[in-house]
Amino acid sequence: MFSVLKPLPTDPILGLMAAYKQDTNPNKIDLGVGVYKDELGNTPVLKAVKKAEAFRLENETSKSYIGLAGNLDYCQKMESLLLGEHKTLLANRVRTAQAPGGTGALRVAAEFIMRCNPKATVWVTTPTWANHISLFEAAGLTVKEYPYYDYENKDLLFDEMINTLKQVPKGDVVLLHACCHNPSGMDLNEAQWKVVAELAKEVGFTPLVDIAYQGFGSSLEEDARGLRILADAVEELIICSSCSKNFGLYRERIGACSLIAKDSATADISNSVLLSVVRSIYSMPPAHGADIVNTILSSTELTQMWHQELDEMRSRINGLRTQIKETLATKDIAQDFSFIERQHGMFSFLGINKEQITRLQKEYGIYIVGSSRVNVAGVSDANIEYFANAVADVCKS
Ligand code: PLP
Ligand code: TYF
Repeated sequence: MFSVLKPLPTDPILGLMAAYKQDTNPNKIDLGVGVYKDELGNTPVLKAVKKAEAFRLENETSKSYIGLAGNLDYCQKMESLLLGEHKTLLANRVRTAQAPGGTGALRVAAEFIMRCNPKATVWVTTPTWANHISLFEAAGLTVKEYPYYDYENKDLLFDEMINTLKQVPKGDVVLLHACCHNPSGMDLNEAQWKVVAELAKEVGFTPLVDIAYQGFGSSLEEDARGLRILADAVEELIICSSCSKNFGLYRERIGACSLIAKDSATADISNSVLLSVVRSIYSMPPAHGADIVNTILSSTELTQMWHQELDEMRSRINGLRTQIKETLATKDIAQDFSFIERQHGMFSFLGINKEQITRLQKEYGIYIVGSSRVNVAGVSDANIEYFANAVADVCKS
């Protein structure tokens, strides 16, 4: 049976991670995979997480199954983190299932959409996280793209985006990145979110918000603003969240899929379908990550500690954006890199070509994604000059 199979390429971003590990260049820099790094290039376990894990080790009383929705306290805490004290929560319109990472949440959402409308098209930004496309297609859905990033002006193609979304058939799904757009770093502002929210209501598409970087852009609250603006306006919304980045829990695989329905009764019915989807894929989610997040969010002390650590990560990223812009400006390069400072989260496109990207890797050991996406968190005081000189060198014609 297996002999019919043809080999498939690995995920290019994860492949880059492996290539970096094998590179013996002592100056090598990993600006590939979207993992936060500190000044020393490490991705340490957060102190709040360590404390919560110690607590769990002492206090866990059973390894028996948890339910299909996972840890219900965790689910409720996630709803508050995402929506604050939103009217949809007060009206009991929200249901959440814990999921194995943001990716697991997206796959659950995809299967849920299939149960609602197998003919639905999922509309994604051009460009988007490559996994979005393969994940929805793997679930049997059609994926189409809408204009988003303006490569030329390093801005949003907002008018083009709206013009396309106006033509989306009722019953389709439009995926929006809540903040820290992956891969461009270009986010909608408040006024633009309001336009999209009104359009969703008018046109009748269902927004699906992917929020994988809450707290990495401006603040926990600000980064959820667009999501809440949508929730103010529409009857139905799907939210796929991830605790990989903001809690640094990448390998624990913890996220959530939340549904907002038009009323509480519809929310119950939707939830029964959501849980049926979960059962058909992995039955129940793993317990560890949810317990850590719930323990942190249940304790004032640990929440404070987490906020501080999250603030530190965000400040470092934003500081680096300014530093990268300023350091590149001191080099003899024709291109203007000031856009890096205006973008949010870990990613920006440098806007250099394939040949220049290959030279960065081969000649300097600087690993960036083939689209020219860089993870700014991989830059540090120790390597910023080396990085800027390398970019200047490959940009020389
Ligand atoms: N959505 C976006 C936009 C992402 O960048 C990522 C990547 O990390 C995810 C979802 C999935 O995150 P997780 O590692 O929690 O599956
Ligand atoms: O875009 C990134 O780098 C992150 C991490 O298959 C990631 O979202 C990349 C690829 C992948 C899973 C996670």
